Amino acid sequence: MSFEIYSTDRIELINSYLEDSIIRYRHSASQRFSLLIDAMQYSLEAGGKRLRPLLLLASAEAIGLSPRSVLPAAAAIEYIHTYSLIHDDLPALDDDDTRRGKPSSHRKFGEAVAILAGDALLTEAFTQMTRLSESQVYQPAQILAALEFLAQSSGVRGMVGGQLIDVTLDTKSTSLPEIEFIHIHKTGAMIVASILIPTKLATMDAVMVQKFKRYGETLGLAFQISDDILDSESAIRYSRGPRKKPKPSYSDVMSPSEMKEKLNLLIDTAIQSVESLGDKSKPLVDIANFVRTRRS
Ligand code: GRG
Repeated sequence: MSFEIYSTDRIELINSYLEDSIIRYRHSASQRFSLLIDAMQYSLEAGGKRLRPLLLLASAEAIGLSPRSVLPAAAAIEYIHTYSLIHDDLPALDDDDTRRGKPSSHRKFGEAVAILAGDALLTEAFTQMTRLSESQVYQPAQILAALEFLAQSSGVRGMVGGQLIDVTLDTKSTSLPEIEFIHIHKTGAMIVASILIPTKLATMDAVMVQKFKRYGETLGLAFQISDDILDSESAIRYSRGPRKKPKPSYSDVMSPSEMKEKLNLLIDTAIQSVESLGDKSKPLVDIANFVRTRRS
């Protein structure tokens, strides 16, 4: 199956699950909460690439799990990603008026509702994780391990911790290890989580889990370098928020050709980590190649 057919099909599955999840809230919550659900839906359906849920499905399929059975975890990852973007755009952080070419959540709904929409998405991500039990495929202990890993990757030891270092960094001390530390936590941890959550739901050989981890870690850094390459080409690196300084970027410490060389090396390593799986790893290989060449 070509990557285009694979990704179109799986993204349709993900989108339809996400749309249904919103319909469920509309049916089960009081009408008085509609504004909150509107704001959650606005950002969830604003046209993201769905990279993380797609990676989660591809990882699940590479280890023999059905894509439908892991959709609640894929939705949880996208909920957390979406909350992080809503909060990152707020005046207290990046103060961005737009996201994906549309008004950012706080520009559309006001700051208070945007903060609450982010809070609700984060909290409801864990409700989504509990829905992994609905397929009756996974044991409670496996679901708990997946849930704990998601919390760990998005919290103090992962994305939020990375964001703290990002917003408090003194630009004078920017160095490659410091930039990588930020990116491993802020961006990389959620990409590693997308790859490793399925391994928590399966009985897997430890050596194979290490290979998946390596794929996630190298792809996470590669994704950030590709983001920094795109940003440096479009020259929109300044945060308007209180930080009032450029965001830490690989372009602070590397030339464009060094960044491209590092991107290729990381993608090659990611691909090598999973190629022993043969055909089953094709979607993971294709996603890595997409990150290598992406333009948005
Ligand atoms: C506010 C707690 C908190 C965390 C924010 C991830 C993050 C931490 C902020 C996002 C800032 C940013 C632009 C980081 C660069 C890499 C990145 C995560 C880009 C956005 O991800 P994509 O390209 O987004 O997958 P789409 O729009 O496709 O969903």
